[in-house]
Amino acid sequence: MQLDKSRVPLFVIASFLFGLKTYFIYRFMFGLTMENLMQEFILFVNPLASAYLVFAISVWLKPKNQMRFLRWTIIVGTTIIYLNLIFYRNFTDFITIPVLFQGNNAADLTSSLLTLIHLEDVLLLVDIFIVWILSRRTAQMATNFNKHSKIAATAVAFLLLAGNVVLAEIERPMLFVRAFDREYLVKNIGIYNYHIYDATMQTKTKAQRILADESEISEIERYMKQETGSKQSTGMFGVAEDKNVIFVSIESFQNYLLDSDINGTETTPFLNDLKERDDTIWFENFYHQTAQGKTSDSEFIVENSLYPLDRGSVYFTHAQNDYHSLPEILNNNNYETSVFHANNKSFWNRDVMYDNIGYDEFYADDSYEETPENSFGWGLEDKEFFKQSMPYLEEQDQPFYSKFITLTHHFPFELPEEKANIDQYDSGSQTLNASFQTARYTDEALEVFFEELKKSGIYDDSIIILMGDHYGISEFHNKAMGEFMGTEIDGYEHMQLQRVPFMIHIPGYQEAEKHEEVVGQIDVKPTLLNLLGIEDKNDLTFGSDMFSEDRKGFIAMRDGSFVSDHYIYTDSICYDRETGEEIDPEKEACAPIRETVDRELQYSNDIIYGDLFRFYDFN
Ligand code: GP9
Ligand code: MN
Repeated sequence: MQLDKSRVPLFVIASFLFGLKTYFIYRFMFGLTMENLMQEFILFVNPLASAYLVFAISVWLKPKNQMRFLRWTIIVGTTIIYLNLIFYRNFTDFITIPVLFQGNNAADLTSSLLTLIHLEDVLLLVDIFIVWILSRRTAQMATNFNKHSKIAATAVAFLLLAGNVVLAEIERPMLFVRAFDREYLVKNIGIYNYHIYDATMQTKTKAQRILADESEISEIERYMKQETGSKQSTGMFGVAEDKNVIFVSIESFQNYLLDSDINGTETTPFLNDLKERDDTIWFENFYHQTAQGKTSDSEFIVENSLYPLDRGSVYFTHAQNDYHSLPEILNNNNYETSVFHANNKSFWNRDVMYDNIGYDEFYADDSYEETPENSFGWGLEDKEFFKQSMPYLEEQDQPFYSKFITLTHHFPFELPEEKANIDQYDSGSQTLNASFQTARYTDEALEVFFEELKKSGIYDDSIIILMGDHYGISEFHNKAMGEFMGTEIDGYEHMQLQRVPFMIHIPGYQEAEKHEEVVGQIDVKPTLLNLLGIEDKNDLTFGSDMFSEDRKGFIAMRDGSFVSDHYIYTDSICYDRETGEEIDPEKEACAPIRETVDRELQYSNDIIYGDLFRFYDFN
């Protein structure tokens, strides 16, 4: 076959079209924010370079196969980026390998798929269409290089890639070491190289357990004993001794809901009232610290006072590790422990993890009666969930620890119209608009639960802890959220939005106050053990008792952001916590804490990836 040399080969056209498309997706569909011109430049060059790198492989093939290769590569490439886009619209995050294997969590996406697919997405097909048509003209579009030219074409590809990596490293030093933030990675090396990086990480972490040794845990133990502050408070020790503990994890509840109203109707009348009472200790600056594992991360942090992983859900990836978890400690102190959650028991791999960390019972969806009237969205509605849980709760031997996980206020916040007792909000985000109705519903459900507990007599012998598990409204809705809050959502406001309700309700107690300390999910385990008067001297945790004067002084997020008494640090910007103003980078005000945060997150990873607790004697 005679090839026409005068034309531009299709692999070059395909690289250009596909690269350009990728740039547009990054810039306008993911809406990746740019901090400076250099980032903008990298973001533009990277897709072209990466596309060229892959499409240039075709020069090594026979003309006919070249065309086939280009056709299918462009489809595979588009599929990868599109799946990431859908995932991003829901989670403001990129897919990692561990997340892919959290198979049943695809349910989360499928239930809301329609809201995640947008009309303009059809534009993603344009370059595919062009390449498919042109590829039919093999003679004009294929290349027929000699060996030297082939090597040259490939060498150019690698040079481009190397140039990209160097630029990225200049723009963000230690990019690959401090890889907490996937968004930086994608911005700097592109989504395809990011996936290659992620796959390499996966292999590395698998090897870590095999290579881990005992000495690592001694170093971490020393750090914890010196740095993580007091696990013990004096005043509150044993305040709830021998009481039952009812722990309610409230799905997707953020603090912006508290004291809010829609057209004059309160969103959370029950919680608003509860938090002000003399028998409820309310921490108004309590932060969730979850990452990709969402609810399961929140459970993991509370149970272990360790950080979740930077990739995937620990519940999935490390359910077989040795832990020294809350249920185990409580079991040893004569408590019966259980979990109530009306969803499939294997969701988030809960059945396996719960068994490993020592829960006595798990009441999952097969313990509940679902009908078309009482279930919608994610399943059984919260009011029914609490009502139907009561007989099981009454069966528990006292004292018991029972965790309840609600479900109704979950993205995409569906609720049958007749069950809504508040209007929707009115903004460009249907997600935010609807969320007030499910939040109000869950607030009512909590009131129902308190009534039921009183009726059964359990109430007086129990303490009830209420905690929001993680954010419900992702950054994707920042514009609408900004309208609602009456302020633009910058990094500072974004961090403040990560506050979730945390209340300790102690029936009969009369000295409860509102607390302003900066605390988080990592602190729950030591705080709770103290309230119950349980000493666990050898425990290894990253949290401190919330009531202690001698706390660690910061709450770290999984991506390296943090909130301390004076500062809020995120996206490389240091803010004054009181005023929200940016602090001059020259002052390096956040630097010392940032180092400790990085070190602590690394230690936590080491513990989990190396399964280090297997080397430690907790007794
Ligand atoms: C699923 C429920 C919701 O059982 O806990 O999980 P989430 O999507 O919030 O992690
Ligand atoms: Mn959740």
